[in-house]
Amino acid sequence: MSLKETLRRKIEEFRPRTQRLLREFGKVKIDEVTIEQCIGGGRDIPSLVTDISYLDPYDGIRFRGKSINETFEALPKPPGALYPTVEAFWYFLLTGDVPSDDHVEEVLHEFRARANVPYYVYDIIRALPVGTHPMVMLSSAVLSMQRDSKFARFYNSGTFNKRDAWAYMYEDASDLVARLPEIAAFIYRYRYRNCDIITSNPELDLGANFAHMMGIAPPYDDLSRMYFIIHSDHESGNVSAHTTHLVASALSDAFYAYSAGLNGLAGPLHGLANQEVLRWIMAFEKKLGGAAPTKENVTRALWDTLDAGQIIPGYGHAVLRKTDPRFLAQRDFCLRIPELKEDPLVKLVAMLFETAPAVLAEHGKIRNPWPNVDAHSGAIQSHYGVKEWDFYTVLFGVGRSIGCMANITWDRALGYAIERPKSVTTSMLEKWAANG
Ligand code: AMX
Repeated sequence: MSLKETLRRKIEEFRPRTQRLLREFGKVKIDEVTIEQCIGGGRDIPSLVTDISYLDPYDGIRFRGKSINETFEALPKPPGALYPTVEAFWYFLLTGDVPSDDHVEEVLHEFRARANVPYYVYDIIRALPVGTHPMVMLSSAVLSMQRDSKFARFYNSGTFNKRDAWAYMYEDASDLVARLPEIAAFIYRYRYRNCDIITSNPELDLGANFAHMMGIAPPYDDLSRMYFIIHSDHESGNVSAHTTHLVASALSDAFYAYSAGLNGLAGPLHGLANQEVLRWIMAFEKKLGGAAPTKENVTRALWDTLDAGQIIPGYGHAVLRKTDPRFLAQRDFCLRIPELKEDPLVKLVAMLFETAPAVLAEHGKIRNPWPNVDAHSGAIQSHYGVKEWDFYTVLFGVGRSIGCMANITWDRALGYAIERPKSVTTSMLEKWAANG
């Protein structure tokens, strides 16, 4: 059975659960909202539903119930590889089932057929002014593909109905995930390698093909698989996933929705933090002027940053209350590869991991002084020659598409409503405050 047919069966089986909850238990109270939550970015208000992943403050992310390590363990891997293919992960995120080798082969074929990037996408990237941030290039490229959206065509066909909408969303979602690696590699080679574009090799899986198009030798293929999987999803309340879900809830198609999600990912408090981490590290190394980093001078640099009223990028999290398992997965990757383990930047990341949590805890403001996913990625990319840090969020964007696209496919399958939380005024909050 094809992935789409398996998904159709799963959706038919699942729908009654959501319908029953709405019909029989719609008025059951699950939480209360405080003034602090209202002003403080809706922190911890349970008002979104997703079955793709769940973020526990202490255990970290679980994809379809599996931790990162369990996911790596369970899914099929290409011969000789340490990490599963993105294709296997896509099947798993969409269906909740661990795919067989045959299932993975089928997704590989499907992605090959979908990976053709329309010519106009490259025209649009080339038309952007010199100095345009790579995230603008990525977001514009994604938005431009709206022209060929199958969901939008279905909507305009006069036969649109909510029951079948997911199937067209699935089509666009799969097209988008399959095309993004080529678009991202194009942006990289166009912007930083004198337009020396490497054409795709359709024989390779998504991660290996991305490494090939970037022009970087193994183990960058395995790094890409691991990187895209760990960045895919972090339940649906984070800015990129939530924006994608919100925009799609208006029945905007996957291209409109993900372009918007990418614009949120480009914020320094969210996905741009990975570039900011490397910028911080480079500035620190420059300040050292060739001297070796020590715990003492790292501690001083951290305090200098905090005393200047700035944040330490890559540390803290809105939900997590311990070291991000995605940080640890990247650390594991480094420990498995001897030359990477000895890389000076990787060692500096390790020293920051030893030093920064205590400094941040003493500083006393942050709720979670531990590193997040962005604290590690730049040092690894830099080791493999991707030193242009303003490209790092593009990599995040390729990975994040996997979760966002799986989510909006299920959003349409379960008929989630257009999102519309209620606003209140400051005077109303003051009135509630006065009434205790
Ligand atoms: N360095 C210094 N101060 C920090 C800090 C950090 N890394 N993280 C939080 N703080 C400060 C906040 O600015 C806030 O100060 P304020 O009361 O003066 O405004 C205070 O600590 C409380 O913040 P919080 O409740 O702990 O965090 P939050 O939920 O509001 O925000 C996050 C979470 C991630 C935005 C924040 O920790 C941060 O800015 N971290 C650095 C940027 C970063 O790494 N972002 C990537 C997150 C992962 C991702 O989305 N990719």
